[in-house]
Amino acid sequence: MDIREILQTKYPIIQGGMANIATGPFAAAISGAGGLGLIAAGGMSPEQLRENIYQARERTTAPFGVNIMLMHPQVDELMEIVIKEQVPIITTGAGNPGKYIPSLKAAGIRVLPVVPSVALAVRMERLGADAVIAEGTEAGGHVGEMTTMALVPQVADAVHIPVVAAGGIASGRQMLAAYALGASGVQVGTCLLVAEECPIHPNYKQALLEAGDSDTIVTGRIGGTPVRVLKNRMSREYVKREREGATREELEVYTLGSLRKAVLEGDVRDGSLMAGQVAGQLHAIRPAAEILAELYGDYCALRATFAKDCDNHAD
Ligand code: TUI
Repeated sequence: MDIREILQTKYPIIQGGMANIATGPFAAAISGAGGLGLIAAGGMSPEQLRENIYQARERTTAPFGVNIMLMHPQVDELMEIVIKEQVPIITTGAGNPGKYIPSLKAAGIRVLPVVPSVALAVRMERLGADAVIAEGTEAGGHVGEMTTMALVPQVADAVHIPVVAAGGIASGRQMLAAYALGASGVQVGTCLLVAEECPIHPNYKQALLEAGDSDTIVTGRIGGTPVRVLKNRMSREYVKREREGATREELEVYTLGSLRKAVLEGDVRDGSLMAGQVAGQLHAIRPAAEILAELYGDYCALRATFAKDCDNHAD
């Protein structure tokens, strides 16, 4: 099944959640450019979420969704708002959204949970999810253990609903690889951080442009909340202290407010610069429409080349 039937978009591409970054205007820019834009409710109060939904509606007639980060302390209120506002599509992250699915479905909302494992994917299908987003540990932000390469085919074999691949995708080559693994769409976040419309501090964008393949690190693997960020003074120190056995309270000192520090203040030494392993592939700040058109265009061109190779083989 083509995921575009569920998303109602030009491209089979979903924008990743990106708490504290993906505002209403940003989601509207992505949807206007042909992808599925998402407002990230993580880091927003229920009132701010409502305001951002209105801002997105003012800027685009294209459909957009909301990403609900399930560790949010006011997650129940956020769910009430997306239902009341009749947001057409919800993605979830950082937890099991099972108890919310019946009321979301009853409201006619399409639900696409992010899953880090086959077990959660199967549970989500049973509860009525419309598709699952299988996200590998290459992704930025809160991550699971499995790689996209190993996770996507196993999820695709285990469920009958469409699978969207996420984590490690920023080019047509990677998008084609995701389809080869059994995906019917992709979710991208990191490559959109360098979109002109992305409202992060210029220092954060510059750090992304300068990053190489090995410049991300996962903080919190030992503590149970693994988060992939760019290497900097804060994240290196965090992991060092974590390995030395620091307590949760001692480690919190580093992360408290650190994402806002990066996004709003451009503190690239002590801020949390969430980013996936594809950061090394980013070389320019460009309009979102150009990033999406190139991603999808390269995917289509490559797919045609591979198909031609096989035609020749058949002769
Ligand atoms: O959610 C994300 N990425 C995020 S959320 C976020 S905000 C945050 N900031 C600091 C600490 C923690 C979060 C930044 N990035 N991606 C989707 C995702 N979901 N990745 C992994 C998972 C996941 C993990 C466990 C989904 C479900 C799950 O289920 C566990 C269970 O209860 O079965």
